[in-house]
Amino acid sequence: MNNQATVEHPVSLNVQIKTCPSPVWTIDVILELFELPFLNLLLKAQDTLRAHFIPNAVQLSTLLSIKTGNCSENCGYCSQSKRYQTGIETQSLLSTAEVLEAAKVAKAQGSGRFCMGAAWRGPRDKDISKVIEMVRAVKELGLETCVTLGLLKDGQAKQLKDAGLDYYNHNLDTAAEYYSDITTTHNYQDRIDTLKDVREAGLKVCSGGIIGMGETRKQRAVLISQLANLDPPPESVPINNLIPVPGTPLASSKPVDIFEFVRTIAAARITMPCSYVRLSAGREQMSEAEQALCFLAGANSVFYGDQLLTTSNNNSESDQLLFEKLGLHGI
Ligand code: SAM
Ligand code: DTB
Ligand code: SF4
Repeated sequence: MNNQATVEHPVSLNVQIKTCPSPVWTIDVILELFELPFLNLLLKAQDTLRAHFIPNAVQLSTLLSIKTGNCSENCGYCSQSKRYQTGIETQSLLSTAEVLEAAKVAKAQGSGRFCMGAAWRGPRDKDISKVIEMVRAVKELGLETCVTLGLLKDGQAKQLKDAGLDYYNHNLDTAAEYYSDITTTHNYQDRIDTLKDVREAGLKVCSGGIIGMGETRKQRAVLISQLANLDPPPESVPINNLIPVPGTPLASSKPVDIFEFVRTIAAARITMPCSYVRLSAGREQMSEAEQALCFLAGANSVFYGDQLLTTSNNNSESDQLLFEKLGLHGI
């Protein structure tokens, strides 16, 4: 995987064009990245991207909430916790037919990956059987598959792998030291343990975090170091900008300065050179120029399609227009 490879197709992102280094990333070194002059940081990040990926190609992932709301957990940012009055419409597990319908639309719109999210602390065994059926059906369409179901119990990751699942999304979300300010119904180690199970089952890992939950810059650097020092680092790294949902404890969080958000994307790109860095939730609230800065800082993936889980996303027409203006192409 780490060998020099030749590029055969100009839009393929799945070809590494340079050996992937994996040094240990200390918090101090990551903080030094954050402290670089903005333009130096962006240049370094874009150089890193171009050493490992085909420029201007953006991986497109479409999300579907397969089970919405009524979650037992108390994650302070989340509209789906049953502890907060957020006014969302709850929905029990969708049928495979409903999921397949949405996946067909995603494929027709040009998405390469279909990500199914469930508002669970973790799935029960009978839930896993139903999700497996969905994964099989979506995979048959020729899409990559990803699920995010919460904490996994022994053997569940392996069952998903055997069904043909490609990616498991499970975010560390913030620095370990700040996690208990955000959630108290499970802990950081629980999340690390699930990531370990996922990796050991041979699944690709999708793990990132949320920026703008009141964390310090140092805590952002700690999150990036935690992700970059996973061995190997996650193949996919979603960087979410907090969507402050009314009714949640974080509803009135102060938005993070856009340049600080872009710096975080750049730090993720530089420290995880061979990973897809996804400009994730919160993109709809950004101007076109702000999104372009994120791409310059090395983001090479987005959520594509009008809906995230319970909140809206940029519509695909406006994304296509933006991609045209910037000379980007979706894969
Ligand atoms: N229940 C599972 C879990 O917690 O892992 C999967 C679903 S959960 C909604 C998936 C991820 O969405 C969270 O880890 C968080 O990073 C992101 N997320 C949820 N609400 C968000 C919000 N309001 N703003 C930004 N990101 C959010
Ligand atoms: C991720 O990092 N972001 C996505 C996905 N993984 C599951 C979810 C974003 C959710 C935004 C809030 C909502 O729509 O409820
Ligand atoms: Fe539940 Fe996941 Fe939301 Fe936490 S982030 S409340 S576990 S759906």
